[in-house]
Amino acid sequence: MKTKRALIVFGSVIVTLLAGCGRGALDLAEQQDKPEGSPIVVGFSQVGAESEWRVANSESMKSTLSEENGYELIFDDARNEQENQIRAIRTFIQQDVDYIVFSPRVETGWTSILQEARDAGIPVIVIDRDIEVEDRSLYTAYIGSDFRKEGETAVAWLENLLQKKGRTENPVRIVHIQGTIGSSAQIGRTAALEDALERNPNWQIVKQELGDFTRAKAYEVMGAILKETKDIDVVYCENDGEALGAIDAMEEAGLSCNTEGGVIVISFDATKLGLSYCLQGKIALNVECNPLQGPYVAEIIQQLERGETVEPVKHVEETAFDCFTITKEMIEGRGY
Ligand code: GYE
Repeated sequence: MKTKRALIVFGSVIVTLLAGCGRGALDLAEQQDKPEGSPIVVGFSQVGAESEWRVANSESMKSTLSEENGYELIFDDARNEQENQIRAIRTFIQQDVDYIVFSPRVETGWTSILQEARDAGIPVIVIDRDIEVEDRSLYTAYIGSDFRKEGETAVAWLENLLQKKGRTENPVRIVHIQGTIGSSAQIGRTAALEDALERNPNWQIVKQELGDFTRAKAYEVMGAILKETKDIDVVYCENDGEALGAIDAMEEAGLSCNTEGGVIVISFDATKLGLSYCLQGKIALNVECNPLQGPYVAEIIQQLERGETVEPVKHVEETAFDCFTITKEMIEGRGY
């Protein structure tokens, strides 16, 4: 609360000096009423619960920003609607929380609500997916993944595999199942595939469909694709849920998923469930996307509380797992 208190005190002085009205003095009195040692109030707008990744992300926030750790977390699930997120953030502002954290559904459309948060002197931390605003100072920090890099890891691995198999000339027929359109995770992972398509003229997109980051949607779209064609070499899914849904549909249609003549499935997230498919060889490559962001958020809040400057962008550490090198032990040791 120190940051906000400092901001409000500073704001109060300005307002009192310039306008001569009582609002500044009132703010100061209100702030002084807050007893020392009272919890840090954080409003968190979570985009939804569409995937295992998301559930782990929510869990990480809840367990880190807990009462025992000195926080009061107001958690709001936006059910995958940006409007709900904007409404939740506005409510947090009205509740005068100390910090606002949100995981944006898509990158655009946040300027006005962030302006409102700034006017109220509430620092905003964006997690998971990033946002696109002209004025970068509208939010204090971003913690999340480098989605473009994740995509590049995936396509470089695929290029390497296909090269080893001598598949540099014959067409490589790819189905692309995308995540929520306009989200950073989709934008980065899609961009990397598009770049790879440009430099590999034999790669062809058979179909590009929306999977919304859910198993159910990917199952549905993959099922429809398979009615048109089964001549597929690769399925590039933008998360584990989609990969699992696509695999369900392919197996039902009699296709097998593996790197030995079957369909090569690429996925992102590397949840325990996704990795168990990797261990069975059904997912060929699973690029890690780390949802355990609660501790990073807490660290930023603590730095702000101490009045320190924070890193504006923090990308979490990530790796990748393939079906050739993954072991049971690697899966067991994971937190999600
Ligand atoms: O990959 C997917 C989720 O934004 C990184 O959203 C996140 C993505 C994640 O639903 O599983």
